[in-house]
This record gives sequence, structure tokens and C-alpha cells, in this order.
Amino acid sequence: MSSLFDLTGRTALITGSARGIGFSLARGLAQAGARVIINGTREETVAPAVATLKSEGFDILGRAFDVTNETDVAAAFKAWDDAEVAIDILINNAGIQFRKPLVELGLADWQRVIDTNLTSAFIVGKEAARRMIARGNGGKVINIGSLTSEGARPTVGAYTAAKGGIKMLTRAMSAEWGPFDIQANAIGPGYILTDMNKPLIDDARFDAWVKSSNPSQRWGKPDELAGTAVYLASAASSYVNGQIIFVDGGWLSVL
Ligand code: GCO
Repeated sequence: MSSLFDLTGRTALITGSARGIGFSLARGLAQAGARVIINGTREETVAPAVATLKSEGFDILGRAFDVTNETDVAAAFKAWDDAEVAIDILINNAGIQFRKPLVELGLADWQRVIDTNLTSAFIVGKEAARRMIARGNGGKVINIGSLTSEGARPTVGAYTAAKGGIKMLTRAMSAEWGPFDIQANAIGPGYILTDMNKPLIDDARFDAWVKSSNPSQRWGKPDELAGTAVYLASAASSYVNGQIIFVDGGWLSVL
């Protein structure tokens, strides 16, 4: 059974993995045997993340590029083609948050959130899937959703629209790529202790709301998402497709 979860011999690209949830997923997949490619927008953040995981004995590559820029993404995949680095697992994790009421939200800020949180999954997913299909060995695509893939709260409208789109893009990917033995699924994290959520964690009222809204009565930790990512990246989920698995302490299961 344990070999079902073994990622030895696989290469995983995780976007937005220089810190936060993405970095925890990178460590988790590396612990399961994968070679992992760290991505971020800046070399100054990618390099230390690569060094940290390498110092822990893992097989790590890194590349700084903008996942919202089609030219940058194509150049990254060309470089991996030339180096004969075949990506078997893609985790579309890159994301930003921008909290403002919709009536005050500027179009540029709306577009930036949609581009980073949703469009990047299309741009990077397309490049990865083309190669997985051409190689004929199947593959795994894991998109990072959110509680806001299912429900909304005020002031995070662009993020919510993007994360709702992630749920349906995941299903579209499964519909088109399933015949090539590529499983596309999503993970829906609950409220997780990350830098992005620090303003919320530090807000006593919001903190109390999070703790009272899920049966686990606490915030999740980034490392608590790694097991689900390894499962979806491995042979253990070979007949799981188009799903979103919520790792939310039970938030969406209770009234
Ligand atoms: C917010 C948070 C959430 C969480 C997460 C919940 O402002 O409400 O940023 O969006 O990050 O997505 O699942």
C-alpha cells in the first residue's frame, strides 16, 4: 500500500512555492520521493527555498518566472524541455489576496487577482498537459482552491470569483485530459496559518469566527495540506478526477 503513495522518479512543479502553503507542499512531495521545482516571481525568494530543501537532502530545482506571463511560462517549459526535465505533477498554487469591497475595487486590482489565482492555472496547466499528453505516460494536475470555491464572504470578491473558477477549471481539465490518464483535481484549504492571512489571524474577532466555524475549532497549518497533495499526486488517486478535496477542519460540513 505504501508504494501507492511513492513519488520516486516523478518531477513536480509547484507554482508559488517559495513560501507558505506552496513551500509546505514542496517539502511534502519531496518527502514522498519527488524531484520538486520551486517557483516564485523573484529569484531572491526562490533561491533560499531551494537551498533549504536541498539542505534537507531533497532533489530540488528552482526557477523564478511570472506564472501570469505566457511568454515567461513558455520559456520556462522550453528550458525544461532542453534539459530533459519532464514534469509529471503540476500543482497550481500561486495566489494572492486583495481585500476590498467590490464597489471600491479597481479593475486593475480585480484583473491582477484573477490573473494570478485563476488564469495562471490555465497558462501553466496548458503547457504541462501538452507535454504529458505527448509523452503518453499520464500525469497529475492539482489546483489549489479555497473555502471561497464554495462560499463567499464580504471584501474578497475577486479572490472568490477566481477560486470558484479554479473548481470549474479543474472539472474542465478532467473532462479533456482524463482520456490521457491525466487526473486533474483540487484541494480546498480552510483558514490556514499563512503570511497572507496574518491580518486575519491578528484580528481577534476574525480569529474567533474561524475557530467557531469549524468542528476542529482552530486554524489549519500549511503542513496539514501536504498529505492530501501527496495522495492526489500519487497512484493512490488514479481513479479520482475532477474533485475538490476540502482540508478545512470540517468547515463546509456543518451548519
Ligand atoms: C480571506 C482569506 C481566505 C483564505 C482561504 C479560505 O480573506 O477570507 O484569505 O480566502 O485564504 O482561501 O479557504
